[in-house]
Amino acid sequence: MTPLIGLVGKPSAGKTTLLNVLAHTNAKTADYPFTTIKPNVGVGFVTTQCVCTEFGVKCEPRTLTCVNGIRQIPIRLIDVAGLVPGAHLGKGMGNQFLTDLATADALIHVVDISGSLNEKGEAVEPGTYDPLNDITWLEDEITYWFMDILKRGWDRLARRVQSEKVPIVEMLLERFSGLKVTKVQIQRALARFRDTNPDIQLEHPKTWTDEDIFLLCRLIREYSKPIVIAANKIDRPTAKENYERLKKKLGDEKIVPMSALAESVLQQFAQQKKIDYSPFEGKIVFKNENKFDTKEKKIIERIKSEIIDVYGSTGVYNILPKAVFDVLEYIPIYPVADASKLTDNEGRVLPDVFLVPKNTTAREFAGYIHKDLEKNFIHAINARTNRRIGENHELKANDVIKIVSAV
Ligand SMILES: Nc1nc2c(ncn2[C@@H]2O[C@H](COP(=O)(O)OP(=O)(O)OP(=O)(O)O)[C@@H](O)[C@H]2O)c(=O)[nH]1
Ligand SMILES: [Mg+2]
Repeated sequence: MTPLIGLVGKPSAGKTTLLNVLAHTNAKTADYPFTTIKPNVGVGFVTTQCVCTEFGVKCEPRTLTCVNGIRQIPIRLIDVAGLVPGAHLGKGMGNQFLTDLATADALIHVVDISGSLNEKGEAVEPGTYDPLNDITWLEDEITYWFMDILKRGWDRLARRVQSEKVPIVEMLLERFSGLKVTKVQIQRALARFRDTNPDIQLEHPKTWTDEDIFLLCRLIREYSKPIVIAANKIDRPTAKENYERLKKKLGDEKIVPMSALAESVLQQFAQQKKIDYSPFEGKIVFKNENKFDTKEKKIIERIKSEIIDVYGSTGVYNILPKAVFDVLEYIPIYPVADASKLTDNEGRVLPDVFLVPKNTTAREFAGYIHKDLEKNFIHAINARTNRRIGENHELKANDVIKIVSAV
């Protein structure tokens, strides 16, 4: 139950640089398009106030750490090849590689907010390309990926709905089963599809135009793979104006300003013990002034005055919380095997935190731990109150839950 987040964007936008700083990986980055061909993966994290403080226990996380009650929760990341307009027609690397994102819960669209690359990721006069374009065509390309999947065997699918009376929801659910699309997401998409398109004959897909199918795919994509914009390369002179304009247009909740490169530089200096760097407080302390040449010192001073003092940090650590907590609206739940000791079967205290969608029921949560627990679910116990809870009870953020099952 570790969320998976995909990094997408045109070539050279900075996807791999972002992965490297978030997951401490060392994948190749370079200033020419299509540096990445095979996907790179890594594990980043979001933090939460751990319940260990409230319960007065010392937790023993199975993965990552909990320091002073601030607990890190792992997030899987996948960085793929760059997309270009017309990818669904085979341009660039095409869109087949998007299959690697099939099980992603959300996407981060890494944009060159400085407008220094055209839509193919080739360098242009800084500030001359409008990054807003990228948002439109890239989202369309992702939609085309959904559409390609839906249109495979379309006649047969449409016939099943019309002649065999297979409900449209079921047909779509089956078709998109590989893309981690839920029934609720399809129902929501269909409701909006009908609202925008009142004359559509839902039970007669053969009458739908390609435009209708595209719209439906766009809606399913919006619900099942929500996108957050990483406004990268904020360090460049032409970036700020674009960022302010896009923020106004898209809303603050959808876009995060950042410089993956600045973060990467600071991490390197910290590793060389030249600076003490506290990324969350945006604090840089020079450790040994003699170790620096003037050029290095200038770089750090620029990062400090032009990025950290303006935006509070390099921004990279704001993107995963935005995706996980604001957009996906996931809540942390702690599974335990012993509700009074708060341990697993091996006596580890609060070993795991799961991030699950809000409104997850006790039984659904059991399924996230193990499918057998869901199947043989009897009841759950809320460790905070020691009360039994039934299968349909919706869990709340920070619940500590024991599942009681028949096996
Ligand atoms: N100025 C600046 N340059 C950056 C930033 N992030 C990445 N870059 C540079 O942009 C270039 C491309 O970065 P990559 O991380 O390889 O980009 P990518 O999106 O993975 O590119 P492909 O793998 O080709 O699709 C490299 O030269 C990076 O150093 C940033 O925040 N600011
Ligand atoms: Mg790359």
